Amino acid sequence: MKTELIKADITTLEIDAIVNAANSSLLGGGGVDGAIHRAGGQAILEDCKAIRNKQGKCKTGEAVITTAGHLPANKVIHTVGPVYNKGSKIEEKKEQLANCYKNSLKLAEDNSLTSIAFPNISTGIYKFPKALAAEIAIRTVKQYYSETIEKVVFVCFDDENYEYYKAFLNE
Ligand code: AR6
Repeated sequence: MKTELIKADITTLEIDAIVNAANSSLLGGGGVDGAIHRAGGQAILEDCKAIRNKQGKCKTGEAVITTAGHLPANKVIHTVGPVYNKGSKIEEKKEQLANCYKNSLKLAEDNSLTSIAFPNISTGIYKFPKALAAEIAIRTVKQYYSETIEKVVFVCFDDENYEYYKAFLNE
C-alpha cells in the first residue's frame, strides 16, 4: 500500500474512492461534505437516505459507502469523525478518529476498491487539532495491512494541514 500527499479539492480526483468527512445524519453539511454533495449531485443524497432508512444514523468512527454521482471518483465512503472538545474524553476521540480511517479502508477492501483518498477528517468544523489528527491518520494508515488496496492519498486543502502531513510522512 503506497501513500501519497497532495494539496487539492478532493472532489476533482479520479480515484476508486474518496472519503467524506460527514456527520451522523448522513444528510450533508458544510466543508468537504458540502463540496462533495454539491459536485456529486442528488444521487449521493439518495443513497445516503436509503442507508439511513435501513440502518439509522452513522455512528462516530463508522463508515458507509455510496455512489459518487457526477464525481470523477467511483464511490464515496462517508465516515463520521469525532467533534473535539478540549479536555473531554480525548483518548476516546483519538480512537474514534483512528476508527474512521480503519473502517473506511475496510469498506474499500470489502468493495474491491484499490485506491482511496482521505481528507483531513475532523480538522475543520469539528476542530480536532491538526497536528494530532495528522499523526493519527498517518499512523493508522501505515499500520493497516491490506492485500488489495494499492494506493492511499492524503488530500490536504489548507496549508497548515499540508505542512504537518509533509513533515510527519517524511519522519
Ligand atoms: N477537498 C478537500 N478537503 C477539503 C475540502 C475539499 N473540497 N473542503 C474542505 N476540506 P470539514 P470536519 C478540508 O469541516 O471537521 C460538515 O458540516 C478542510 O480544510 O469539512 O470533519 C459535516 O457535515 C478540513 O481540513 O469536516 C459535519 O457536520 C477538512 O476538509 C462536519 O462538517 C475537514 O473539514 C464535519 O467536520
